[in-house]
Amino acid sequence: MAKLFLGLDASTQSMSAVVIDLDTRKVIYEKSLNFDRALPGYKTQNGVLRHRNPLVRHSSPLLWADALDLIFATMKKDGVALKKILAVSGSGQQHGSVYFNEKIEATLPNLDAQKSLVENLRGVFARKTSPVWMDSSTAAECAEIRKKLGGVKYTASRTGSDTFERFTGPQIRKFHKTEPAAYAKTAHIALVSSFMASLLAGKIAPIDFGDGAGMNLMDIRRKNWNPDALKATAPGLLKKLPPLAPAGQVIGPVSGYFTAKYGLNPEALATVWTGDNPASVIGLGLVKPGQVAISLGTSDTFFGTMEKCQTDENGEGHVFGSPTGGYMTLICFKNGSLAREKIRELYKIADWKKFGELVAQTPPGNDGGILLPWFEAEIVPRVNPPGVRRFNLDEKNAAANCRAIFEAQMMAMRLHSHWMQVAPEKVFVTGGAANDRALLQVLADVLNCRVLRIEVSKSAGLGAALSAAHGWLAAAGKNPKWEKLVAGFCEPVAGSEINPDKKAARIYDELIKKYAACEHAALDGR
Ligand code: XUL
Repeated sequence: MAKLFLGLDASTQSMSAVVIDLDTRKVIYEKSLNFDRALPGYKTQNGVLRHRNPLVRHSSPLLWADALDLIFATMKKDGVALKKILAVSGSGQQHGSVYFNEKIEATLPNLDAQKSLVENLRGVFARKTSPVWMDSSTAAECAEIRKKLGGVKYTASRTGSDTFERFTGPQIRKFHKTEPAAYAKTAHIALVSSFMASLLAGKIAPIDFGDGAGMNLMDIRRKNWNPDALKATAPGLLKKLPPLAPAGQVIGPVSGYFTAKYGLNPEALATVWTGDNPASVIGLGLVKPGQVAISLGTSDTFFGTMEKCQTDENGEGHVFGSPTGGYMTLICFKNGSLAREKIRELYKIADWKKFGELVAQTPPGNDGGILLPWFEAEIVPRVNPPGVRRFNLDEKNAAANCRAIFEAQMMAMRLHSHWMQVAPEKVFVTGGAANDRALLQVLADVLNCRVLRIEVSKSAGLGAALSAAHGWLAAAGKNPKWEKLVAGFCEPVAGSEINPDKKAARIYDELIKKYAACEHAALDGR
């Protein structure tokens, strides 16, 4: 019998499903439903509700429940062999939170397949909407919690990250401060991931060590709820939170709702979900310490795996639990491809091919020219207000500026990931700019390691499906090994490997000192 596993991803803008066959090591089904288009009744824009305050970004928990029904209905319609699925796991956009009153406990085990999930969930919410990761309205609460916990360094070393506006703890504190009566009526708080897992399992699901680390509430080393953080956040919080558990751990058989309505295998196991970033780390095959992936997207993201927990005392990067049992880091640089695009516009460069050609025409190290690429307010390092700065760099020289922006972005990655104390042995690169060999050569030279391109369209969904497989094998006493499990699902693109040029790497070893000094000078002058 084929060994099929289902991974779902409840992301900001869509719900996706990935089904894998473990024996043939193939993704046999992939589907995405865009919330705005598939469920227009919620009137979301890119998955979030409109709000007059631009700092407030909420979505509707009912939208996610509706999308779960819809993705199962779509799989059934598409003829997916749901009765052969052995286990289900999933991932959710990180940080978003869902608030229930005490009715949820009796509702979950009794979901009626004659009704929709939305109808089943009527009257169970203590808060109608859910703050999501794009919300940045909790600066005051971040400052309060950070102060009570003893500052940036201590907050980061305890919870894995400094307090951030989008993190769930500060969001819960704001809810408690602004709507104390509704907070008092809240019996259970879930993350997007644990909410979805609760529906599938028909009972309150645990929060995993990956998504739990995005709350400023979990002790990153002990992997339990941190009493100081709970106290600094809101009263009576511990009894409103579910237990913590590893991603993929079996919760129990799937709810009869899904078997009766969509023909899901009644013996399929519901497992603990994780966040979309920890799931992507698995989907990209990063299961060994020291493995790093860089996603060159709208913003540039640096993902790395670590065996031992190492936190960033400057509070710029995040440490989350990885589904493999170790740790992962996530560092997000806002000025990614949008900043590269700004340079392209500024110098009227026809396309990305031409951009790459201009980079290739210039020498590594750019003759000492440096650009600080802060077209937008930057997350890492924290820069606000924005502003681009040039040092020994001729503003009129288009080619030098093309090289300068990419060198700057790569040097910033090296500099601001140094705290991880992980020397990457190779780096996987995804995203638009990963198609250009001249850019990848810069990356290989700055980081002084091998670079390989990887293309995985739904890395979070795939990671979730693999996590389901891991949980199922572990429950069967099979002691699964992650490296074996991911093999074949996420292989680098053939022929994409680029090795560092030793001479260029030495140039960057020197230039990065100058880059760091330029950053310092610019940040001191704020
Ligand atoms: C991570 C974060 C985002 C969301 C997007 O900290 O805020 O990547 O997880 O889904």
